[in-house]
Amino acid sequence: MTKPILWTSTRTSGTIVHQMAAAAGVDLDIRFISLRKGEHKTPDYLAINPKGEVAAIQIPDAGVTITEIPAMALWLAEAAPDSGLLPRDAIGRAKGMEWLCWCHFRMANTFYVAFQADGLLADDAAAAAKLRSAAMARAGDALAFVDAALARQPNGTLLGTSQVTAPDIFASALLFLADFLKLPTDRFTHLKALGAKVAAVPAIAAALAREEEIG
Ligand SMILES: N[C@@H](CCC(=O)N[C@@H](CS)C(=O)NCC(=O)O)C(=O)O
Repeated sequence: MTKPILWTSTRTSGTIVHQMAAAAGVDLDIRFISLRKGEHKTPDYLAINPKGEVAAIQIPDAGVTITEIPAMALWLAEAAPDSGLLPRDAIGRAKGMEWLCWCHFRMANTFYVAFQADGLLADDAAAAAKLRSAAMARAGDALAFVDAALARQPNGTLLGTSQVTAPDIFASALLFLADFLKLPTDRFTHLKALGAKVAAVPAIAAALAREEEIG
């Protein structure tokens, strides 16, 4: 059997998948590529992932590559069914997927818009500033929504589990993106506590430390 390969890049959305893989304990060949050097646009990489993005999980034995964070999370959970990355029961798993899809959609239509406003409206600085500010406000609303959901759950996790699950990892990454955008996050106390809980999982801490090392 050839080990499945996680293609990723440090400090990108690939970090979310890297953390999920670590939390699940799935044995992957992890390969970091450099977006700065354009390694995601080489013919060899495009043959693996025609989207030219990270992350991607290549499964050589099946001749397939899985992309998109919720789909990769689901595959990881199936590959390590006892890991608790997602609940095993149908309702728990569906609720987990619901949160993953929600985080994924918010990341794209809110956080990424804030990051990309200047590029999207490169010829109109005032419009770009307006777009960025609107996206930042929506990002704040999204974090408030997660924070309120956490306040209602036992154990301070999105699914109420004692163990951190894939949605918790994704939600914590949104908090990290907010910090990167310099969006004030102090009021999201439940989400901050979740972020600390996620970062304290030894396998996740090790994955993050490895990314720091690589830079
Ligand atoms: N929808 C994708 C998003 C992937 C994505 O946006 N990846 C970024 C890194 S954060 C990327 O590879 N960007 C390179 C590019 O678009 O040129 C997912 O869920 O994985």
